[in-house]
Amino acid sequence: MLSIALAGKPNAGKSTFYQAATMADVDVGNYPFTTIDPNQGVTHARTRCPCLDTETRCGNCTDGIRYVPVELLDVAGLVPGAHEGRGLGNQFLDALTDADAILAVVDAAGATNAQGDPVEVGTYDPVEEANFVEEELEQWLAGIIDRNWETVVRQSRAPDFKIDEAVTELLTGFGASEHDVATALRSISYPDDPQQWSMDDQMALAVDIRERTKPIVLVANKADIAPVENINRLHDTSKPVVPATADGERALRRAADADLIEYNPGDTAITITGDISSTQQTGLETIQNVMENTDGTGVQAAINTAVYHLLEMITVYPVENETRWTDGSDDMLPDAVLLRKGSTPLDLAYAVHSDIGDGYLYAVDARAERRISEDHELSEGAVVKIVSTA
Ligand SMILES: Nc1nc2c(ncn2[C@@H]2O[C@H](COP(=O)(O)OP(=O)(O)OP(=O)(O)O)[C@@H](O)[C@H]2O)c(=O)[nH]1
Ligand SMILES: [Mg+2]
Repeated sequence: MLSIALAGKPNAGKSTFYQAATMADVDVGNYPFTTIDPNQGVTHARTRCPCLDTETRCGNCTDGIRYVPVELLDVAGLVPGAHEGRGLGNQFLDALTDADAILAVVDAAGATNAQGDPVEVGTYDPVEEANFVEEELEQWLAGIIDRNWETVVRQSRAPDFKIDEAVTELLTGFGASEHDVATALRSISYPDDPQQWSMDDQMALAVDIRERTKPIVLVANKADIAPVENINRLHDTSKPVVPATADGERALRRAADADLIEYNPGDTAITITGDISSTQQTGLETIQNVMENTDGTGVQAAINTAVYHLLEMITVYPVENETRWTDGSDDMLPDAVLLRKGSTPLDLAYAVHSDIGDGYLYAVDARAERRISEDHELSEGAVVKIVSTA
């Protein structure tokens, strides 16, 4: 499953975001290092269900809103200098290695200082921490490269030495594929002889690999109490920024569960349907204000930005019956699979199961009800029947 990790300073609201996005019960507190052991749960990307193009609702979506499972990780807070062991140290950078993308949560209200201690709203400048998660990751990665460089130098004496292979071996633990490493090595310039590599060369490799394997969305959290000016200045940084209220999203999901409001995660507005107290009314109004300014609470938007914009995924629906869009038990559009943009029916077959991929015979575009070639580029919302010997 695609994996997204929450990272950032202590107290930024990572666990609140995690709770809101997964509805799991975890510790939240207004003090640094509330979270120590990583939490791992399931959240969802939101997309348009293909059943909207038919006369029937499939039964696996909410009125045409399709939620596709994505893994979410909530880790301990990082402080600047974590790669050198500051705060709770670099073991928590380790927890990020499995992630395909990172949601860097910042307290846009400026109510948390560099160490994660609560301070008065507006007294800390969140722009200061806009780049720190990536810097920590890059420094940490550069350290790993440096500590293992001797091995690469030793290997380089062998006649069949290939730098791509040696560096890939070094970085697989960080989630870098041979293709990532090859592309990174092509985009930086470096001396042929590994012995001649400087710290700067190693750093350039670390930066390129980080960008390629751990793209970052900045979540400007606590938008409900943040000065607008802070959010605007965060938007001026070079990263994708999503203003959010994790707290607000959690309140909305709980209210929806209690049938007090109508709300589907990612909606830009709510409808009050139950009897609510005046305190609840005031609370909801604050959240509605944020939603109007930011097109929703930002929690779903942050996940969708990571999945569909940064990682450039598409949602594809494998079916067995190309007319009814069902599986063997007549379940319509039972599965939604996230694939990289550019993926083909053969990639889909392998994503469903390696045996299906190995036994691949042909594929049918179930919308057009005609065969498509194995290297046909699939698009968002494609409904595909794979025929395989498996
Ligand atoms: N006003 C406001 N407060 C929030 C929001 N999200 C989280 N908080 C508060 O921020 C504080 C820290 O929240 P946590 O979710 O524990 O933060 P964390 O990033 O997981 O912190 P550590 O586990 O210590 O790294 C709590 O008091 C939350 O209630 C939000 O959207 N708005
Ligand atoms: Mg936490």
